[in-house]
Amino acid sequence: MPEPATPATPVTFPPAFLWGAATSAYQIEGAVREGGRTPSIWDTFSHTPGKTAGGEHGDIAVDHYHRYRDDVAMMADLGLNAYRFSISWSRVQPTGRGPAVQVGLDFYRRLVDELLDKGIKPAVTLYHWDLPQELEDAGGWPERDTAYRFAEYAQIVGEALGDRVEQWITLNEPWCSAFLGYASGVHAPGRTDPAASLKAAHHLNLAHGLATSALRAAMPARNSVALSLNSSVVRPVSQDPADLAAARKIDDLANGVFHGPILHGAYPESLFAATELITDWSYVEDGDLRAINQPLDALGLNYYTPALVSAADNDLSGPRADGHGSSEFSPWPGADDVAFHQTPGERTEMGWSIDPTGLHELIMRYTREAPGLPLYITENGAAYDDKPDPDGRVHDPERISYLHGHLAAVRRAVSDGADVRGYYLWSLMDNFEWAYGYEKRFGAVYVDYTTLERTPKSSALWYGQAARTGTLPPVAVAE
Ligand code: IFM
Repeated sequence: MPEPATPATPVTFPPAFLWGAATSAYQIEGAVREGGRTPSIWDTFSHTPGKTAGGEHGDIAVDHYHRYRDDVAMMADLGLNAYRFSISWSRVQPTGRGPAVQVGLDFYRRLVDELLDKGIKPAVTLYHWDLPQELEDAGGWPERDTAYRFAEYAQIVGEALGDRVEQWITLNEPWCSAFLGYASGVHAPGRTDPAASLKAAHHLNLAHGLATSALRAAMPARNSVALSLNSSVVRPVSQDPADLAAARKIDDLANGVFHGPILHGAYPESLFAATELITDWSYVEDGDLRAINQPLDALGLNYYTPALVSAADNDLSGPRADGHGSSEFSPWPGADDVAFHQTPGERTEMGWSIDPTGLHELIMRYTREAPGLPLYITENGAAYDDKPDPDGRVHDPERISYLHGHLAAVRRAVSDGADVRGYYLWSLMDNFEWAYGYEKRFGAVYVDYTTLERTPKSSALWYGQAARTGTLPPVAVAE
């Protein structure tokens, strides 16, 4: 059931609520050869023929590296009070090890100072998928040493920015790094090895735990450390025990594999059973689970669409619809007996169905799963085929409706007792959408890819009004 688009009573948020937008380094920065930066796995992958739509890459992206001042001013003009961005590891520690490059750190210091100067609260993500290529050459995430390298990098960035950034996120969507990167291969580094993907998942968990400890040692105690999970809302097509088991399996592979060790200090036993033909998990060493299970200050949830699954025998013969790009290799190791189905409802340009009830369900799940842990929606948004009108303005009523529905779902969860402290729209501006290149526009701000000119879409004006007033404007406003 969609959330009502025009509720009779105004939807108002608590005064301290953060109204932010999110981006990531490789998707917006460009300047890939400046300041001593070396290639990350996404530079290599996107320059490999056939890996991204139209062979597109982030060499220039939307040139945020050179335009960051204007971009911050634009956020301030819109009325946002928070901004989540990621640090390019290759810019700070080009080989993934050893001393930091000051030029790289200075870029992020200037960005943070600019944000603070404009009253915008920065939230730093340390890793949004762009592993330094040298670390991948040394084995990548399936290699245990990568977790130690990540902790060292976390310490460097924590020491450099911990005095001015309060909100920290270790990893963004480790599911994508592990399973799209090492199992289905639709993301960098493009490997298709199910056993390696599960090893990568464990080492990402370890990296998160070690980095959390490193950040705490390097920064003032007031700072908050979290991670952002793209936890799936997994729904079975029926209550048939086989479909329920299929949903349980995908829930383990999407969610339990991360929140099990991170929040509860253990992998689900059912995950071991589901993957026993692929891996024996012997790389989980004594002490790892303790290292991973660090107390957190908050949890970031990224949500776009729910998943609908059945046992393969119950396949409703719909097209494969797990929403994560096409590959002959599955991103779900050990789940060949599960079928994914198209979820009902209208779709965005990604083909993802629009269902704000999933966001409410997700928030309430983590409210139960991690009682007392503040939550942030660290990504939510939609891609549409936006185009400027002859007068140069960009009208995107579908995105306004999407945002309205999802923000209303967040507010409903708050009324139901959830401690949600902020929302970061994905994304501030159109950018490099990974394997889809520049074809999918998630931005609230339109970017002309020829001139790189930025034009706030009507959704940006609508969202800015919500941010300034703390109340959702009606969906028809801000044209
Ligand atoms: O663009 C991505 C982002 O980098 C991570 N979360 C999902 C977004 C939309 O696909």
